[in-house]
Amino acid sequence: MEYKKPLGVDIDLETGVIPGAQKLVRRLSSLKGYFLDEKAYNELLREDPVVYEVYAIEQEENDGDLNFATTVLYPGKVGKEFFFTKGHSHAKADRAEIYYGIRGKGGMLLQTPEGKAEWIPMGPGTVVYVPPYWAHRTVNTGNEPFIFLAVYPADAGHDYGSIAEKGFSKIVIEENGEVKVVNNPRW
Ligand code: M6P
Ligand code: ZN
Repeated sequence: MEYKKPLGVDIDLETGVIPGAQKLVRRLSSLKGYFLDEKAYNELLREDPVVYEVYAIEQEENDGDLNFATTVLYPGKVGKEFFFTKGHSHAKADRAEIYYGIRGKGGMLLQTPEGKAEWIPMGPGTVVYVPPYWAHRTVNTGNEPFIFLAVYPADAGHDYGSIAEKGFSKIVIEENGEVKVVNNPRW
């Protein structure tokens, strides 16, 4: 039997960087069609800000193994809608996931395949259990980077399809200085 080598890494709790991880950068231009306010989207596109970065340590897609990643989701809005991650369900849809809040303020939108959505607020220390079959997206509702760790099965995979097409049945907006989770008018 060949055993893999164990690994210990220190996450930088200020920046979310995991030393030695694969870095993925998602700018606003990679989120075309995701936000409701197209005019606000096109205006902000001139700057094309970084919306989030992911630092991932991933294994081959073997059943039983685990991946982990931090996400640094920057503060910002497109119109009234707060910056968010694309959101996905798992290619192997019955795979679950755990998130752990490190820094900043935000939350997670989760949704069943039938479109029932739930909102879980998150801050430093919050653990979120994403059950099998629930699509998930994180949202930064604060004014500093929202940073969290995710741990997920190595064979889970990402399925962006249905969220890219339809989004979530709820959206997270700022109205009169308040964070509101409301029904998506386009749903
Ligand atoms: C978390 C994990 C990753 C995911 C990332 C960004 O770190 O769930 O698997 O890739 O968030 O989310 P998305 O892939 O939806 O853009
Ligand atoms: Zn996931």
